[in-house]
Amino acid sequence: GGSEWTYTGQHGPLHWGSMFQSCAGNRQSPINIETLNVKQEYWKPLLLKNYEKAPSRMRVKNNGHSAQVEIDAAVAPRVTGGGLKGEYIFAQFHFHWGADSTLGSEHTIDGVRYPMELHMVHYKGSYGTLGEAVKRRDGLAVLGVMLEVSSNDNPALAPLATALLNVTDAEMYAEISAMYPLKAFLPRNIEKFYRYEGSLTTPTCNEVVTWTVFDEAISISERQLNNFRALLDSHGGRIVNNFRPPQPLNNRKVYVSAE
Ligand code: SG7
Ligand code: ZN
Repeated sequence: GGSEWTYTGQHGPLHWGSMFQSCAGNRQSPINIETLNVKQEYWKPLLLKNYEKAPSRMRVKNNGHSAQVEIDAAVAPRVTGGGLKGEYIFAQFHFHWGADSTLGSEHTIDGVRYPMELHMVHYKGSYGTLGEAVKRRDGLAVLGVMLEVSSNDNPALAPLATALLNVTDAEMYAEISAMYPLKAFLPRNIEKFYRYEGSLTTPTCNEVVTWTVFDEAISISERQLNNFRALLDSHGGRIVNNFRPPQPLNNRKVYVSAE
């Protein structure tokens, strides 16, 4: 359709601003985080509820731009504290990655790019649904996790990496055969994170996201990364380099949680 966007060419990130008004806004994501330019804040710890419980069901969707994981859980995982105002309910997580491991993350830290970035998307409970929350300034809280290459498979990513083989084409879904709690997809140290006010990193680029980017990365093997790189978009092209480049910081501050 006319609102189709891509990561390269005539409908790529440089053109999103003329296709979607919010993408030309002044609090866009991602950003380059300059660690010499962050302000320390002494927040209460980030509180993850039900993050240690294995969901009853997990499935992965190839949405044509990313691999997105949805869960069924008796009690929805939530995040609060850590300077967030209110409680945010887990909606889904997804990934951004490169064609090779020299690039792939959306946020960069002091200019360093990681081969992959995971986003845990949460919406503010008081807004009821994700659809309502994306219309509100403080609607979403996304937790960003960097991934770095290891020579070993990450066991928590293994059932997902296998399920990816069954969602090669856009709009396909597959069940994930073994459930890990969401906590297994986060770094051990969640105490040190960067925080700023930004946007969705894809069109329609709504400026509604309180971003939390953890300092510590988790691991993934090249073999596991290659399963993501084999996914196809709606035109049959490989989904790779599905990251938006860093956006101007403009009038914003970036904070770091005090350790
Ligand atoms: C992904 O990035 C999808 C989107 C997501 C978007 O391509 O997972 O999710 C859905 C439901 O389509 O948009 C509203 C939303 O979660 C942008 O999310 S991000 O800013 O965390 N990268
Ligand atoms: Zn994302």
